[in-house]
Amino acid sequence: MSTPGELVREVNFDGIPGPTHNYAGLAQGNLAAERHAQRIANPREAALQGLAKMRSLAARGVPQAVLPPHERPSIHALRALGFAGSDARVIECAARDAPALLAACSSAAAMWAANAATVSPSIDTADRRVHFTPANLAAHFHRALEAPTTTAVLRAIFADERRFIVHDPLPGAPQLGDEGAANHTRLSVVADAPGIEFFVYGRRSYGGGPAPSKFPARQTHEASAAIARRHGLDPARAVFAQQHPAAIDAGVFHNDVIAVGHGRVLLCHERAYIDQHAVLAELASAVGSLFMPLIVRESEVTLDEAIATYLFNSQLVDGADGGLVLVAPAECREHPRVSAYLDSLVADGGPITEVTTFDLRQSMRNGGGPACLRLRVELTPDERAAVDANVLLDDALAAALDAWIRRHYRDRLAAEDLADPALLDESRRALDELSGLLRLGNIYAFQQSPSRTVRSQ
Ligand code: SUG
Repeated sequence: MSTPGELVREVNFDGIPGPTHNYAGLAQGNLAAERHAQRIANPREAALQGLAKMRSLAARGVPQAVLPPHERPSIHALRALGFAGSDARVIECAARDAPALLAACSSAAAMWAANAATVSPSIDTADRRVHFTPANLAAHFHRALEAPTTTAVLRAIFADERRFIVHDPLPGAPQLGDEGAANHTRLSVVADAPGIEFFVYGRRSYGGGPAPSKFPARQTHEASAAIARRHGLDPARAVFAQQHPAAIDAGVFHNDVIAVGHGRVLLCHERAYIDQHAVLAELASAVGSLFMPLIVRESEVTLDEAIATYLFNSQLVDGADGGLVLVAPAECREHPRVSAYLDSLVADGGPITEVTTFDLRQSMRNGGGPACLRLRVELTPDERAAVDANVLLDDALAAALDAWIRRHYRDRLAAEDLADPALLDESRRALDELSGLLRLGNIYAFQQSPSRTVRSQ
């Protein structure tokens, strides 16, 4: 239990892109992923780009931590689909008979940690523990595979049950589709007082109502409401809004493609929500008079431009000068109108005093920008100290991860490479070493079987 008065501080847990990072075109309604399907990926570059962002933010004093990749290809999932024999035979048969399923079971999508879970800090919850609900990611098979490992990883990191509770994911049914923190934003004016938790959903599963017609609405109202209940939030401090169906149909598959919030600031596009005026009014009354919405007009940046550059998939972090830093994708500076908007945002004298960009192209091509790569966990100093795993990034861990990536990752992965059983061995060797480095214990299925199948080099 946290003691009143201890300041919560946001720690960014970034997902490390895994050794099987590839472009399989698996995500419906995610325009970047659809566009880059079957391109050749560079897993090593993906992991190094993510690490460079983490190092840079840590050097600014922004608390930074890591989440490990999942075991891929998932032999467990392939066996459940009826492929049998040795692990190599399972991969060979899947590659021959069902290459799309092999690609789904090989996806490194767990790197997008904003979809790992929804997190409520202890100051917001009835039992004063930090609550985590791992996302069921029910909208896509390749992502639904993540839920059990995410749950195990979070339970390994946040093991102290007096301070943390990692719930089971919600049942993995379409009616309860949940995509985690990508659709959840916590706003607060004072660090040591309860905040406002803002839940954004794409559709209601029961009772009808507006819904997109072209692309799936992945987050359901029912899931968001269940999370607010199980986390023990004060109903007066939970605000719900529905994404505009036209935005989803234009490619906004998560709220974090159209909005980012931090502290008292919410930066969003004017076409983000149904009945946006009412949503902003409700937030203003819940957060208080210091709430500061920054609304980007269609005349400044169109919805399509925002989706193409991932402007809103930026992080907002505390800067050294007391202002906020917008951590944006490099693509934003390559687009004249979006770049001009960023200049005006800083020149305005508002809360955002700096814009910094990162080249995250390997992830971006699959629809994952800076904000997708991180899960925000707000912790008191005492809660941070209760994390025994070696996941908080310091110079030593960053250097070890850098060397680990260079030692284990390929620099080229094409669709046909997923059929290579050596990729499984390489990936397991890498993850076995990583789980030791991060002091996570035997979190992976391959580490738990009596005949461990990690072959040393
Ligand atoms: O679920 N892409 C992911 C990107 C997730 C981005 N996350 C946030 N916006 N928070 C998705 O659409 C593509 C994988 C492929 O096609 O190979 C993919 O799953």
